[in-house]
Amino acid sequence: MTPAEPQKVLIADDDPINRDVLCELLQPEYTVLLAKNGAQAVERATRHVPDLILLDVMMPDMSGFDVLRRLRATPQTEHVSIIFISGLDRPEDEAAGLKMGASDYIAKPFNATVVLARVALHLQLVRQRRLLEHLAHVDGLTELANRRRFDDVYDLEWQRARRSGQPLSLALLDIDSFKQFNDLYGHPAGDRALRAVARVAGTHMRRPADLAARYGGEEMVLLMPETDGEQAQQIAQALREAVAQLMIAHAGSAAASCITVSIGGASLDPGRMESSAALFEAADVQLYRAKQGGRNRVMW
Ligand code: GH3
Ligand code: MG
Ligand code: MG
Ligand code: MG
Repeated sequence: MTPAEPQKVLIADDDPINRDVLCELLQPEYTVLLAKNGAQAVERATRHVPDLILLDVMMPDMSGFDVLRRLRATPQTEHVSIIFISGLDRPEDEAAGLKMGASDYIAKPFNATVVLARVALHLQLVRQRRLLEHLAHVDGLTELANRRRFDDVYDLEWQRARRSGQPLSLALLDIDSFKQFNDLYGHPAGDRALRAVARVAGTHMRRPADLAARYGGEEMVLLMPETDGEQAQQIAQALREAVAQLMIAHAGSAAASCITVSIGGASLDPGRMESSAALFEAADVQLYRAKQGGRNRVMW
């Protein structure tokens, strides 16, 4: 999250004078993108995913209403905030625009100060919505995805794997002798170690669909779609080694003289695995075996 970055506003209007006026109004504060017709508006919005679109309604090729419908049907722009800005100034037009899901409706001719104030208001709302989404999905200590986020993504990836027949791998990671670490070095040092391990877990999830999440306490879960057991084990081994390479001293560990992790994994066998819970349990069994086997190891 970088809340200080300037927000992006797309201005879509077929009238060059309107575009110029709005652009000059917004440019000092925001990153402004321009579109001179509906098709361009859809293209720029999908490519740049602006924070807000000021959208003219009457344009020769495609109306603003149609642009909104197209954007709502596209995953990247499904939730983008839109303000209509239109010469259609009857209350019915305004009501229709708002009912379609626009955040606001401004009639032309517009007052520059009011447009600026409304744009600022809606961009503030966008920021607040992003912050709430972030807080709902991200673990505060480690900045990894939280369990709620994992549950949602796991559900979707499970279904996707079942449909496609592609492999899906899941691994549970647990820090070894972590209670001892806290006892020896204190809770703040424990938090720092946990964050360091989380960072390593995060950097080993290289594909866009891979996910590392904090599942609870000092346990993390790694979800690797379209990754078979062999590939996933290699990643898990590399991760395990990278954690040991952090060389965080741990005099009370049952496994080594530094912080280490045990990892248990399982991969979806589309024919046999009956539920996402069964895959999870299979990974948990392997984690137990890794602990029993002496810790600081990967079991699949
Ligand atoms: P094992 O090798 O069997 O996993 O031993 P362990 O001590 O790691 O296992 P156990 O589950 O008994 O203890 C986990 C400990 O992790 C308990 C708790 O003190 C610590 N822990 C859990 N969450 C946090 C956290 O957010 N910060 C810190 N510092 N410690 C945590
Ligand atoms: Mg127009
Ligand atoms: Mg544990
Ligand atoms: Mg542990």
